Amino acid sequence: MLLDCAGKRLDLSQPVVMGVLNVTPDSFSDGGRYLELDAAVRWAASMVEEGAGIIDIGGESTRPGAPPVSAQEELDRMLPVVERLARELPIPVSVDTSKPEVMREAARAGAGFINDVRALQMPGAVDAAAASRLPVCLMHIRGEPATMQQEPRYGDVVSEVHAFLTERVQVCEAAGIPHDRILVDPGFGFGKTLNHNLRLLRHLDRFTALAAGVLVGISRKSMIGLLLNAPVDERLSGSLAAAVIALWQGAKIIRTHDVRETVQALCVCAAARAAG
Ligand code: 9MG
Repeated sequence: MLLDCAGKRLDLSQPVVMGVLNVTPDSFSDGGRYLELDAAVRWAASMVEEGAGIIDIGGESTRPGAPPVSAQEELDRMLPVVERLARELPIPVSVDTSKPEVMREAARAGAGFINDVRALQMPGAVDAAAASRLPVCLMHIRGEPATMQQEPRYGDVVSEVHAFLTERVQVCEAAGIPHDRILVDPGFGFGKTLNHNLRLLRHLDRFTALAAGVLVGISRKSMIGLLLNAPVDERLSGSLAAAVIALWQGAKIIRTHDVRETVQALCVCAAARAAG
C-alpha cells in the first residue's frame, strides 16, 4: 500500500518510522528563530539518515496539562520549518495539528500528511483536510490535553476507542476523504490510565481493519515510565518493546523520538513476522 503524500511516497508494506520534531519554545533552547530553524532542519536531516520514513512537526505541545496556543502562534512556529523540510528532505513532512487554518497553510507550504490528535473534530477541520487531499491520521483523545489525565474512565476501553474511530472514519469518508488515505491511532496516553493503554496495546490488532493503517505513538510516554519506574530519558528499551508489540499486532507507522533504535528493532520484528 502506497500513500501519496503531496508527491512523496510512503510505502506501508514496510514498517514506517515517523520521527518527532517538536518546534515548541522548549524544544530548541537558543533564542532567535533563524537559529531554531537551522537546528530543526539539522535534527530532521539526522532522523532521515537514521531511517525515518516521515517527519512529524508539531507546534503545540499535547503533553498532559499543556496550555493551548493560537493558530497564528502555531503557524509562526511551524510554517518556516515545513517549507524548508518539504523542499529539502526526500521524505514526506507531517503536520501535527488540529486547526483547519494550520492544515490549509501547511498543505500550501508543502506538507504531505496531517496528524490530528483530535481526529478532525475541530469545526472546519474535516473540510480542510479533505480539500488538502493529503493522508490523515485520526487519533482518539478523551477530553483535552490540559485535563485529559484527570481520572479517565471507560466501560470497555478497546470497544469505546474502536467505536469512536469507526465514527470518525465514517465522517471523513462522507466528506470525501478516501478510505485508503485514512490512518487511525488509539492515542496512547491521551485520556487513558496505564491499564487502558496496556489493553489497547494488547488488542491493537482489532483496529487494523478500520482504515488504511494504524499509527501509534508510545515513545517515552508515561505508560513506559510507570511500568519501569524510569524518568523520560531512561525509557528507550521500554519504548522499543512497545513499538515491537505494536508492529507485531499490525501497526504500520510508529511515531518515535529515537529513530535509529526504533528502525533496528522494527527491522528484526518485521523479518520474524514475514517468516510466516
Ligand atoms: C502528536 N502526538 C503525540 N503523541 C501522539 C500519538 O500517540 N499519536 C499521534 N498520532 N500523534 C501524537
